[in-house]
Amino acid sequence: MSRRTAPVIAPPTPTASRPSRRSLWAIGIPTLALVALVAVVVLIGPGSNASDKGSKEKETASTPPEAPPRPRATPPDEDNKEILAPTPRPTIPAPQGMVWIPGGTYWMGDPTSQDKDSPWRRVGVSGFWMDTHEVTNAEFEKFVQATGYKTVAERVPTKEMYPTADPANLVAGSAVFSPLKIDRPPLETPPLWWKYVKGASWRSPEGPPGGIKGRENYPVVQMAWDDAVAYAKWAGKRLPTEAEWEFAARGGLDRQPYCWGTDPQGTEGKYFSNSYQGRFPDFDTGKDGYTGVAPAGKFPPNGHGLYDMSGNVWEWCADYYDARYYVTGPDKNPQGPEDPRRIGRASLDPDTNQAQRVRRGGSFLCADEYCKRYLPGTRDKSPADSGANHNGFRCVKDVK
Ligand SMILES: [Ca+2]
Repeated sequence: MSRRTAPVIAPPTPTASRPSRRSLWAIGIPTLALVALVAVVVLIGPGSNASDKGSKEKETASTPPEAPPRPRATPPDEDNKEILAPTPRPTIPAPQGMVWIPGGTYWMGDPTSQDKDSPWRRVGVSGFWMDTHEVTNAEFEKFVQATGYKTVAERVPTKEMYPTADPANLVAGSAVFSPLKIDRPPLETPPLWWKYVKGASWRSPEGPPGGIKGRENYPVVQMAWDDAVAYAKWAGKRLPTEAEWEFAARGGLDRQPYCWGTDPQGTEGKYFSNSYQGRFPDFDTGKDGYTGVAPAGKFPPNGHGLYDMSGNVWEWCADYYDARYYVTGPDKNPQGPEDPRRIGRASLDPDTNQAQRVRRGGSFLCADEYCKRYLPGTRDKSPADSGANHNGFRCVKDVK
């Protein structure tokens, strides 16, 4: 493997949902606004300073990944073959704060997704327990108090990890949604609404001096993938696979666009999740009741009794991201692709040369005119070391 040392220019990925911690941080805090105005984002280096083996590996140069598969039409009902039957609910009481997701076989995907990376596929998943809510600040604080864990955003990056970075920029912090107060930027440009903020972390999601006092029941944010995994292990749980997550998010509905069925947000004045209304990125009307993160569980649950599977904060999944995985992956309990670096590729994402993890569910920043990734069949991805003030998670637990 060859170690990448030269900075690269990030591709123009038109999304509200992918602030790369390290790419923003590379820009430099004092000069961010100036640099952003010329729409240049510089990536300084790979992934994570965290614990998973794969993320410790340096990226390798590789040929560009293939384009995502083309979407196909809605599959006919005669293709409804059963891959796995639902798992009977265990007779034991549900773990605290969790509900039983029976699994079974379902149509996974959304051929209308803006990324064209989720054609219909027939998938079977086994049953599991799942948190009814996104992990909250109060819950994460218990983990930190018990273990002394320091999140990725709280760690000071080192020159060894990011050899091309300006030492002045090697400060602990994370990405914060901060739209510039200028005329509305073109939505097709690289995101101009993320700022790397010194000191931003789960303790202070928008950066100092703000904190989380009074927000104990809000989802914890500024979570990198490694932080979510560390919490899950401590709790005796794990992150859901992408297939498990989507099965759960659909709440028993078959091939419906939303977790709640077919009605778009705002139908007859009703809002079903915390997303973004108004003019993205600089004017959120908050018609759904919230202009930022909402406390956990403020919108109706889906058919499985799960809250906020759509919108509010992104939820990390266990899988690496592969744009073609819906074509190449197995149909029974898919676990996601292997670490792309182990097969000599920097990434399986055609948009970037950095390995990505899957995240699902969208956030309070999902606006229909720009990002509809709060729909259950759509996908998104982010580098494992990237937190942001809309990145959270929930856990699942296997049957013993
Ligand atoms: Ca909202």
